Amino acid sequence: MITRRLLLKAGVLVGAGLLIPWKRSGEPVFAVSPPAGLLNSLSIPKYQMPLVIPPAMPKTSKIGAADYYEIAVRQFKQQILPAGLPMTTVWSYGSVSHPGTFNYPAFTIEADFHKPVRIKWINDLKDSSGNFLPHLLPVDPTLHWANPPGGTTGRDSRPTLSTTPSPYTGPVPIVTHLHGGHNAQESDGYAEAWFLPQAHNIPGGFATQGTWYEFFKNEFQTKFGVEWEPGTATFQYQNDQRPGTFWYHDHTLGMTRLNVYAGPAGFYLLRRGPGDLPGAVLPGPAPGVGANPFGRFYEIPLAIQDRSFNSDGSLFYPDTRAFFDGFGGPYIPTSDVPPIWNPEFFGDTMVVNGRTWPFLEVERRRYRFRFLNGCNARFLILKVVSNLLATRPAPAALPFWQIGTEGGFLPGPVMLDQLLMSPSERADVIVDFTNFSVGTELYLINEGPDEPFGGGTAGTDFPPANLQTTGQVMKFRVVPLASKDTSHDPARLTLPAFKPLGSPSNTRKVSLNEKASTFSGFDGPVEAELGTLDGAGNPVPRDWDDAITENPVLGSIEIWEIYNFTQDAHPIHIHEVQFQVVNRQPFDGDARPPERWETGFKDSVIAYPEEITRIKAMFDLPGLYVWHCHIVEHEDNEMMRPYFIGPNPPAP
Ligand SMILES: [Cu+2]
Repeated sequence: MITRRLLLKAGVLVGAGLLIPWKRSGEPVFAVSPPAGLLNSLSIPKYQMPLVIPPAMPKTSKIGAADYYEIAVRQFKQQILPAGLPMTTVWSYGSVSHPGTFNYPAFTIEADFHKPVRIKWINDLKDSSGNFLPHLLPVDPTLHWANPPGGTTGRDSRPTLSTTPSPYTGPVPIVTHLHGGHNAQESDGYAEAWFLPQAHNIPGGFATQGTWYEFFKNEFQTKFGVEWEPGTATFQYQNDQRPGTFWYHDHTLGMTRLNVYAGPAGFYLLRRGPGDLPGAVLPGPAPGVGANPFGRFYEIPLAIQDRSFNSDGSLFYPDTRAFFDGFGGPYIPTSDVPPIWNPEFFGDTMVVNGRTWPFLEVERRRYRFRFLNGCNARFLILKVVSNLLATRPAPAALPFWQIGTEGGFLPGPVMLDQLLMSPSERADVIVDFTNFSVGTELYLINEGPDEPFGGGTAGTDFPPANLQTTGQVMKFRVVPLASKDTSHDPARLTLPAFKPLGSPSNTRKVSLNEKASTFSGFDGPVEAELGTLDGAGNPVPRDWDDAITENPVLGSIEIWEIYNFTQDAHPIHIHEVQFQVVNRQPFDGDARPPERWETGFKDSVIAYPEEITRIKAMFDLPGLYVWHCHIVEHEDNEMMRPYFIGPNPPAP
């Protein structure tokens, strides 16, 4: 049987002159017909610039027991490509009381166990005259999206259009989600709780806030006595959860892929409490407030993202569906194919902490790296090698000792040759450079595919990423030890006690689905959908606006059986909870236990094609949340569903 995924690949390989978003291994990603203006990623010199280690975000003040921040999203230029190449206009977060803190990726929020963090999030996407700034990237206004031009009756909808529109160029909605946070509903960054900047020139009739903004604004005021000002939303994070590696990023309905690709994202590290280790056990410190971003730090967060650039330094993101599979229309009203949205996007450069292919001088000692796959759609398979161009799969030069995942420490350290990371997953890892001589050069490489991931091994089941570009990530250069390494041997490390969840009171079946075009003669995907199953075990795909079907009892523990009816793996993220992976079972086979590195608490899990992925979670905060695929192109086009914890879910 030729699956649709194979058909898609076949489609892009046979059409002469098609724009090909991915290619066979060993060839440049855009070999056939690169879009006009695209910077050839092969021409970008690698390992030219030192890694930026984002310092801690400075607090604005203290409010009672809470650390208080005022953090805006702004537009600015940054040197992402090596010096000598143009700067790139990006968006990111920074502290409004510390203008030097605006950086992509954002500075790290350092949080303490049981000490609340309150943040006023400000949409400052305005120019110096106070007028709104349009999006840097092509917004497809035909999706079910925030849709500010729809006004209060048409916002958060899929607009009815009679002709194919151009990209939306109006004011940009944002709403920030703390990914991994045990957030109360009003502070979770619900996709329909977005808000526009308070700009002078918002067109008449536009909705300035999402459908749920006012409801959560009132709830926050009731709880904390603070009123949200226009163009802002204040959220409070209680930090009443195990310490872990979280991150904050935009979550606006139907625009997350573009808002996050433009830059706004940062780490949020929760520390201390019984779920953490004493300070001296693990390599550290991490940079504090005001730290030199090129200083000597032994705990370093690494946000890995794929991006593409135009020759003028600007970010490239496709502005037509034709980029994905050559389908150049007809679009509206003749077909059901969105004219601008791409089902996935794979950039042709690798960016770590906001710089393409950086290098890091590492001493002969241990380091703690907190990896984040911050890509839109790309699954990463990371490995440290000494021979950069070795045939993939390449031999690992050193092991990763993984000690944690999204929700904190694993029950025990796990030694791994490679890290498989889907978009949004985190890996807390110790790497030991002690036994390498000064001057040794090592490379972090990526063996994941330049195309959707379906499981398997590089070189056998899929071509590994391009050896010259996306197959390389960053370089380590070994330098002398500057001070004694007092951190503990990861092989003998005792991690904090791990308390698994209790017995479930309910099991529910949910589904992952792809929707094919109904346009005659075209078989490409037009959206991805979550859903349920019927009594016969067949998928029942559901859209964002359908009535809530996932409605756990407050305080209950549930098993979710995630049936993946598509041909690709999807990273499934559930808000509010940190869950355990129970097992995975092929539709026609036996269950297997979670991977060794999946035995802790997680908020995102890879659901493989034609398998049931079982997770167990405790739903202990009431209210309205979402679960979704973290391939953000999918999330933006229906692969997200609201869910509700507790009695009386809202009707659509
Ligand atoms: Cu997906």
